[in-house]
Parts: sequence; structure tokens; C-alpha cells
Amino acid sequence: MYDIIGDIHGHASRLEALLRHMGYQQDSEGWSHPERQAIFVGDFVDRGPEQVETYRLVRSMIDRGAALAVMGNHEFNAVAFKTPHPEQPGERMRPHTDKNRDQHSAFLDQVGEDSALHDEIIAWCKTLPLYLDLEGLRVVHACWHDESLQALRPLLDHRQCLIDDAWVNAARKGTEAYNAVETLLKGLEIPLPDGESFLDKEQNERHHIRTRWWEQGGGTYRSLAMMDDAARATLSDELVPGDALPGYSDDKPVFVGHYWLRGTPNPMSDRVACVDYTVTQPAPEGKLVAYRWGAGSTVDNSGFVWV
Ligand SMILES: [Mn+2]
Repeated sequence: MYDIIGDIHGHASRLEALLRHMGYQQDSEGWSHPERQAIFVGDFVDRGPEQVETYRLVRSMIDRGAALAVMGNHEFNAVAFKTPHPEQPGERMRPHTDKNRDQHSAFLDQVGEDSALHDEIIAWCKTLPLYLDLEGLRVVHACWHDESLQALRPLLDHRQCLIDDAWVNAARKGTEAYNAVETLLKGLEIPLPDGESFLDKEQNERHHIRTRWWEQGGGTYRSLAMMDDAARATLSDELVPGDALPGYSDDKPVFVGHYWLRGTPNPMSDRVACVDYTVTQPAPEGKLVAYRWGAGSTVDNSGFVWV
């Protein structure tokens, strides 16, 4: 039925190899499968060498009905980086700081900043839904979170795309819309106990941790954080309050990307599978992964494929 494909980040050749491996075929209109549909979890742009090719390949599959897709945090940022701020003349919704420009520079170089192609890709990014809630499964870039979905409902059209008027608030730090989009596209963060913090990879002091949101409580800050083991060891082993994490036990499985996992693909739980295995790293450490879903409310490690 569906093949859920992980974050591509401009690695079109690796995507073609994975599609071929799964029995997809290429004709004059692009790639398709006689019986199955692909679902992309977002993060098509930034970092990799073939971002325009990735855009063209993915878009052609969606246009012919061979694929569906959701938005990743990199598409969200790309739209906000390009879109003029309606209330601040000369500014964009995502400020053009050195840091923001650096993160986006491979894309800007390959597409040509402010070219017609740039406009075309940004317009397309805005057509990506924030999530898919299909008959048998759900797909979102990082986190299925009912409260955030509820908060966003008035800001989405019938296809779960952010409406034009919602972008400025969704891109403004601190708003309810911003926090909800952050949760869906980057994962659920919770505050550490008062006075506690840790140092992230860039040595910034942080007071919130990204969580294993699908876990149903019972864990400690240390056990429920998503981070490398060195930083994890510095965290509190106090129990996380029972209502801090939503958990996930609905009948439909959820597929996500985003988390830069390494090693042999395995589900996060029997209901949640992540298909992001860090395509930006060379094989075999980094790989583009798919999950071949047929039916059923649970996932297991036999569904993963990669090349
Ligand atoms: Mn991401």
C-alpha cells in the first residue's frame, strides 16, 4: 500500500536507488509503482548536493498521484526565509541572520537566490500538508501531538496546509501557532526541573529537552530525553510528571522522520516508526530508509528497507 520514505535533504541519487530497490519504475513522467504509493516525511531541501533534482523528482511523483508528502522543518524555514514580513518592511518572516543564511546556503546556491525557480519551489513548499491522517496510518515530520493539532486546526485548509494568513504568526517565536508547528515539525520539548540545564552540541546552555513523546510516562528526564549519551548522563534522574508527555497508543501507527538516527532501523515503539537514518552521512552509517506498510496498527523491524 504505502512506502514511507525518510528525510532526503537533496540526495536525489540515493532516492532513485531506494525507489528502484522497492520496484518503482521511471518513465517519461517520472517515478511510480504499479501497486504502491510513496509517502515522503519532508526535509527535501538543505545540506545535500541535488536539491533541485530532489524537488523535481518528488513533485513529479505527487503531481501524478504516485506519492504523498508532508512538510519538514526545513521546508517551513525555507518559506519563512523567503517570504516578506507583512508588518516589517524590508524584513523576511525568518530573519536573514548569518546563522539562518548558513543553514540554508547550499539550497540558495543550487536554486539561485530569488530566481524564478526559488519562487516556484517556495510556492510548492506551501502546498505541503503539516500532517497526513489516512485511513490506516498517520504521517508527520517529527511528533504526533493532539494538543498542537487542535491549536492549528483553525489555521489549516482542508488539505492540512497552513493558510496564507497564518504564516506570519506561525513563524513568530512565542506564539501558540509557532509552538504548535515546532512540536509537529521538530518534536516535543519539556522543561527540565527548576534550575537544571545541559549543554547542547554547540555548547549552548539549554533548559528544555526533546523527548521520546510516544512514551507513556513513568520515565525520568534522563531516560525520556532524545540526545547523545554524554549529554544524557548529565540530566536529572527525577521522574517526569505524569502528564508531561502525551504518549501514543492510538490504533493507527505514526510514521515520522527528523531524528537523525543511526544503526539498524528499528521502531520507536509498536505504534511509532522513524524513517530518518541520516542520509547526509556516507553509507553504511547514513542511509535513506523506507518503511513498507501494508496494513495493521502495529509496526515492527521487518518493515524497514534501505540500500
Ligand atoms: Mn527535520
